[in-house]
Amino acid sequence: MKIAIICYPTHGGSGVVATELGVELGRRGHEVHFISYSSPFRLHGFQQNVYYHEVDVSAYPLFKYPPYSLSLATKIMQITKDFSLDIIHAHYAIPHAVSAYLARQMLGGSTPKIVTTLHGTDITLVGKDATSFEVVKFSIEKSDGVTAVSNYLAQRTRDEFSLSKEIRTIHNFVDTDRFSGVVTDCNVKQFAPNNEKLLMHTSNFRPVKHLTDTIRIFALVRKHVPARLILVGEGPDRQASYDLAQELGVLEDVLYLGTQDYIENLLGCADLFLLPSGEESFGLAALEAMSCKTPVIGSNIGGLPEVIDNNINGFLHPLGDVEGMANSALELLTNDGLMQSFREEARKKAIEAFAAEKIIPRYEEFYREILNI
Ligand code: GMT
Repeated sequence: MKIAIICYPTHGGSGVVATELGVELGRRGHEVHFISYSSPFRLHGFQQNVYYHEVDVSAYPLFKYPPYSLSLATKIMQITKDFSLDIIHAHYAIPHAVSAYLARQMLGGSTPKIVTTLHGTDITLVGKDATSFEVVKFSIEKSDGVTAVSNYLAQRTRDEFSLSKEIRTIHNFVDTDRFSGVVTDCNVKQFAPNNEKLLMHTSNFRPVKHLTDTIRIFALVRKHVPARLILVGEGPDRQASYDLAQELGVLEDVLYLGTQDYIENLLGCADLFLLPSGEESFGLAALEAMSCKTPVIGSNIGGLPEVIDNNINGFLHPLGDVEGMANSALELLTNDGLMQSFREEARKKAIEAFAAEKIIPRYEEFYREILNI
């Protein structure tokens, strides 16, 4: 099949899933065309059957807000014509699914088919907002096929938008060979010179991630065991987390590493991963940690219970229960036998439920159904 993948190129779950999917599809012999405003950050080097087309946005002085959605639609239309695409796969409803629909309208037909994958905040935050509700609903209704990354998100979408349309759950996936927990480039000693326990969190530090809760959990843990916290990412809540770490007297043990392209090398170094988010449609970061044998402690919200089995391969606590999360962290960090069992169970869940080779065929199957082939 000839497939265009429209995604955000920046660090963020939807872009990661879109990129990893495109690369895997290319390996399986499909022709894949990424379309975005810059090259997706996880698209490293040459990949078999994978091409990239950059969207140019005009910066005409009259435009207070350059119309990216229109430039994207124009680019999709052009690539569709030049490469006879079968499928346009839009990741994240806004503006990708809308631009895909506009491109097809401009082409004047019913091909290529449009598949939209809903990732989370496109429904739970952005989509709910009055400024985008109707256009998100429209883009879902006009897509030939819609997938969501968890059962939770599929149901939430149907409820929020009063939709009866099928929304198929296709969970996030992970390359379990790459995310194996085998530490190569990362030197644990560099982060934990005195054998401190290593806790880790990675995200784009938006308010939805409750980064300050991560700091609070860490501060409670550190009262009882020597520990350090590795923070990977950048975003609006970085400063608030920094200030809080300083206020709680733990800043010297919080390591801000910025955004990292090869997170698999770091995850293998960590003892525990913290994800106390307020919203999480799936929690790809948690899955990648689990695949590296790093158990996750998170909030019992959204799609996280589909990923983490409480008290088996991680712990889930009510949103904001910082004390409960810290206690669970301590339980694991002070009991080697329990930790070992959680580590093995985490890896097992990643392999059995979410390995790339199990999930990618579900997308291929969905494309074929939509194309009727
Ligand atoms: O919130 C993020 O960190 C990024 C966001 C995105 O859309 O780029 O991630 C969402 O998509 C991921 C991939 O499908 C999911 O695993 C994340 O749970 C989801 N984030 C939220 O729902 C907050």
